[in-house]
Amino acid sequence: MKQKTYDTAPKQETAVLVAVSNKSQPEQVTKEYLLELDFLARTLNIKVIKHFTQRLERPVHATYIGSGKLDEIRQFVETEDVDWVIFDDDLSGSQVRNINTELKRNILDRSLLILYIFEQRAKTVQAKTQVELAKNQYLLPKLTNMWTHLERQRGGTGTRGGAGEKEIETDRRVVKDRISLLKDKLKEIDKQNLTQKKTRTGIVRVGIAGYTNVGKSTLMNLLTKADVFAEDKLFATVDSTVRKLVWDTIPFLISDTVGFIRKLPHQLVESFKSTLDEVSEADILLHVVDISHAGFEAQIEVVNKTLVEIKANDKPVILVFNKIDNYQNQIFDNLEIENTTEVFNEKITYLKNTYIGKKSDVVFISATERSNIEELRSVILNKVKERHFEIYPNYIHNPANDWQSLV
Ligand SMILES: Nc1nc2c(ncn2[C@@H]2O[C@H](COP(=O)(O)OP(=O)(O)OP(=O)(O)O)[C@@H](O)[C@H]2O)c(=O)[nH]1
Ligand SMILES: [Mg+2]
Repeated sequence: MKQKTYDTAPKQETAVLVAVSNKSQPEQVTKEYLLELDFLARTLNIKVIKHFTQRLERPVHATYIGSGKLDEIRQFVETEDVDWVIFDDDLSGSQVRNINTELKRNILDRSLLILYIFEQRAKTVQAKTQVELAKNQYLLPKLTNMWTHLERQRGGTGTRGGAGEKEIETDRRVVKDRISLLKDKLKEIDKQNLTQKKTRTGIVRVGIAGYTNVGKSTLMNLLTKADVFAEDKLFATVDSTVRKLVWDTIPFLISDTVGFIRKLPHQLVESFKSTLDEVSEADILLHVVDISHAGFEAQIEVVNKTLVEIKANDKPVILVFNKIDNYQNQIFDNLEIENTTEVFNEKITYLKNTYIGKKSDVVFISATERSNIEELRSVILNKVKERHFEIYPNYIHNPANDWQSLV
């Protein structure tokens, strides 16, 4: 029998991460951001082997970080034969070029990394078109030899690499043409979807929103028996799924959609507008939070800011703290605490009091353990009923007139 060889097995791509800290972004926060960037890289199957940070009040214009740090990174990437150097902040085209000249490695920033993940995850024609549009819009102002070169390497947008200004100009034109073509294509898709959407008017809509990887799709599947892809990777979902439910004779629609993240490239928010309509046009939002994540409060802030950006901040919200099982386990793991249940309950009460507000109900659940799901269902149903009777004050349910499946 022929011996199996692994000569052709693809090499595991590796990366180092780079970020700066300063007065407005203390080192601890930078470290947390890098952990998230690490997770993003892993989602693209890139193994991160070191994090570099530098304290810098202001980024260096030409190379983002200082020359000493750059030298330290160069030595490391040469010795360890690292493929990628990934920066937590956006870089300008000339910064990429200068850093590349120094390090002779592929350079990425957070936005492009997120765009690549979206590109990999997009399944529908609409999502694929939206990502391609966002990527082209992101790259256009940075179009230099370096970026086109990078794009060609990854089999990207099909722009040409070239030596002089002339070639860059041609590339710009090609990208601009592609952008307007993609915009037209999206308009066409939106038009087709409009007919489908029209049948939904007059029915209460609940939108599930939240940071990425908090359990939105898991919750959607639990509430609707839908079959939405859920995984412990960032951006498992990059499109939207809508299902109709009838609870206590009241029909309503519930949707699961793309998650948010810190510094979501605004081109993505822009081109995903129609996907995000499921959130911005919803009557009620389920804002799902991963309570077991150390940075969950900052994540709530990011989600709230993004909701403002897509004009979805003025709705009744049900704040769903998910993964209480994991949160509870973390407390149990801390052996120095004796009365763990008491500590857990105290923390929950504290959070409930902190987040309870005029516009939000607060529920603590575990979607995977199915804890407190009945409580969540009753909170959702109350809100849906309130809204439903605003729309139909004289509504009497007749099962014979149940809506046909609308989606
Ligand atoms: N421990 C625990 N894990 C959970 C819970 N709910 C979801 N998860 C896990 O969290 C991970 C992410 O879940 P998803 O449902 O894909 O999260 P999402 O918010 O839809 O993520 P994106 O689509 O990537 O934005 C999966 O591995 C789930 O199994 C929970 O209540 N407890
Ligand atoms: Mg999801």
